[in-house]
Amino acid sequence: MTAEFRFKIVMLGDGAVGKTAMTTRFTQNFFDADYKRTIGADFAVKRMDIPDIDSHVTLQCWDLAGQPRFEFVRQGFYRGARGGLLLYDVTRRRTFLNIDRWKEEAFVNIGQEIPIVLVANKIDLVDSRVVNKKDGKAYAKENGFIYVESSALTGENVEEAYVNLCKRMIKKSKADSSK
Ligand code: G3D
Ligand code: MG
Repeated sequence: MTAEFRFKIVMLGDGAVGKTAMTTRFTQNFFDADYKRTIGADFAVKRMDIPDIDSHVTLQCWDLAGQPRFEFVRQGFYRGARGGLLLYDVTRRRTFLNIDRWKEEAFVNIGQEIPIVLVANKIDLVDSRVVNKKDGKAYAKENGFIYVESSALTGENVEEAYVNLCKRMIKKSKADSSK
């Protein structure tokens, strides 16, 4: 029988790394604009099939709209999240150096066991790339994250990032429920 899962996930990373572009591409504009205005976060839902593990997943993707200063917005943003995509922009080293901060914030608000996919975004900008694959992969490995290189512009590996996260969350969910 096909297993059904529902997960809330959060999009993490500095401004302009491509969180909104990636969410929009993945969910094809399934944004709830009214909700966004209420809480200062974008919110989109996507249902997906993962045939190789016979699962259906309903993903609720949360994306901070701008950089809300208010603590209550951030708390609501993180509450109930089961996984995260942590993005950086391969053309701006600062966004790669800052992933440590986002990781810490996720650990504090969700817990250290949170499945995370590290996403090196904007790989279409080949000529202005400054963070190479080796460094991204090494960081991911050190922290137990999955590593994916993507372009929200061309769509390359966008689906892969979410599918990989889903698989990791399903695995964790099964492990947790058998404890
Ligand atoms: P954010 O939500 O993380 O703040 P956005 O980032 O999704 O708003 O993206 C910031 C800018 O980067 C946008 O450009 C967007 O089009 C661009 N962008 C996002 N992902 C990619 C990508 O993979 N490749 C390229 N080349 N550009 C990308 P604008 O000009 O609209 O501000
Ligand atoms: Mg955004």
